[in-house]
Amino acid sequence: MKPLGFVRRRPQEMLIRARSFRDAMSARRSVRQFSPDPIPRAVLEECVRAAGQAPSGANKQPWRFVAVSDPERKRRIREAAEEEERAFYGGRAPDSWLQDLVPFGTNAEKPFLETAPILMVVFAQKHGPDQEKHYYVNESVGLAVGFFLAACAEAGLATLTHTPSPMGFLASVLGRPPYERPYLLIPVGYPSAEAEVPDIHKKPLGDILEWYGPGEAD
Ligand code: IYR
Repeated sequence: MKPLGFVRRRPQEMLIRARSFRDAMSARRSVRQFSPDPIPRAVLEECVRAAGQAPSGANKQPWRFVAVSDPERKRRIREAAEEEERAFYGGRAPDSWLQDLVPFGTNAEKPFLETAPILMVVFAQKHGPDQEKHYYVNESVGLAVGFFLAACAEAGLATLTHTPSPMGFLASVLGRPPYERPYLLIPVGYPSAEAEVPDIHKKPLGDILEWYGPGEAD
């Protein structure tokens, strides 16, 4: 063990920082139209480092971030993803699900899988390469992805959390080991000049926070 080294801030400063982070997260939007412009590799690496700081079960860090910039691999990913999506939109998804997607204007076409300069494919490791036990894998990888999305937004990079389903083809296209399961595909880049987003709204605090017991005074 070693000393924590925690910085305790004044409530006023805490509030300013909390609001500033909230503002940054409010400005973040899932982007589906990307510019082909390349992104600085050093920035992306810092964002993955940030992801790697997430807490995980027994600190096993059961994630792997695979950055795909190779046009041929991106093309194969798009091809396989669109095949799955055509089945999804063409009947596999129940009508109620397709109705829920109408406001987002999504369909089986996924040009962003080739346009975005980077496809960050996140894998969850069921166990380590030497059968080392991993714990709370889904929770841990979800936390790392959250850190990654926040870091990208803060750095000025656009992202999309994309889940072609099923995603098994990602493991084969990228030749990943059997203990890794595709978790999420995240195109990363800049929005195209024409990028549009649906006019959606987030639930107000009263709908997402319940308080049991007295709040602390400031
Ligand atoms: N994977 C499909 C469908 C889709 C599902 C949900 I839930 C979304 O929030 C968005 C899309 C697609 O990417 O089109």
